[in-house]
Amino acid sequence: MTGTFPSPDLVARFHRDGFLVLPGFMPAERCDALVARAGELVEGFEPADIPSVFSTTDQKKTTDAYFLSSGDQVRFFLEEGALGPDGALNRPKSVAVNKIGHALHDRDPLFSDFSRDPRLAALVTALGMRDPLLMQSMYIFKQPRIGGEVVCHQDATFLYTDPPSVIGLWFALQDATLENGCMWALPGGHAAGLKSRFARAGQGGVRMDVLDPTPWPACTPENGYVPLEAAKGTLVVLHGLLPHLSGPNHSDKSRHAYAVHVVDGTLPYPADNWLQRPADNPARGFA
Ligand SMILES: O=C(O)CCC(=O)C(=O)O
Repeated sequence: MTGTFPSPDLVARFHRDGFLVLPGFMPAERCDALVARAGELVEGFEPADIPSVFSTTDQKKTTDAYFLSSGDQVRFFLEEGALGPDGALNRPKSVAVNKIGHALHDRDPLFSDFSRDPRLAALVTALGMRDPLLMQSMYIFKQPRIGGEVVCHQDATFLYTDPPSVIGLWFALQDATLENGCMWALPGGHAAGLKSRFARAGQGGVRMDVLDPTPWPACTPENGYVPLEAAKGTLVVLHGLLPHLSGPNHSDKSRHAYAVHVVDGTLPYPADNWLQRPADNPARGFA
């Protein structure tokens, strides 16, 4: 990348379309290093420790608690297709994990360095963020054959501020193609308002508040959606109101990706957002 980054043209494109696709942003070796590190983390993970595996009683409650307390942790979430009827894994754990969340960027030095690349700070600042806070990270596996779909959503549904400020920084660590479930997005769709808000409810539960019940148009090119095919090393930048999704992976190739979600720390962060950081380990910026 040469010249000022991001260029005024890129900034204008982001505001017009609600997303940017930047091929070759991360060198292949840095992507490979993250894939290898995620492999080590999965090696060290004990599936029986997570409540959705082998759990027989009060499963929903314990699963919610495992998820809701993951805001500053490194936790493992499984592909739905990886659990047999007895609740046990039906395949090796290396091809059973759906994602690792939600604080690799703070808990793991390699992920922290990757997430805090100075170009990212320059990018989100140029896109209008005044005090960027790295609120969430996810390592997404999209496993061969069983990689689940991600339904159409806006990131501000999950990481809400008023006004919405979240920006998604999504990195293809492996090639993301039509075959293995690349993302799709609705260009310009960020101009519509927020459709729903996912929040903590009482007694350790969660709720989805519907703000606009109109469903998303079906994901077809005729309806204006475009596939975001992304070669390894590509950075996809997503406006927090942009509708985006990804299909299931029916291919025999995995589609590893890493995503960091940044919010503007000058805005109040609601106490009922699902993702909370403990007072003694608050979200940090790029420094
Ligand atoms: O990787 C995917 O398939 C979806 C990721 C996503 O929706 C996000 O990072 O906001």
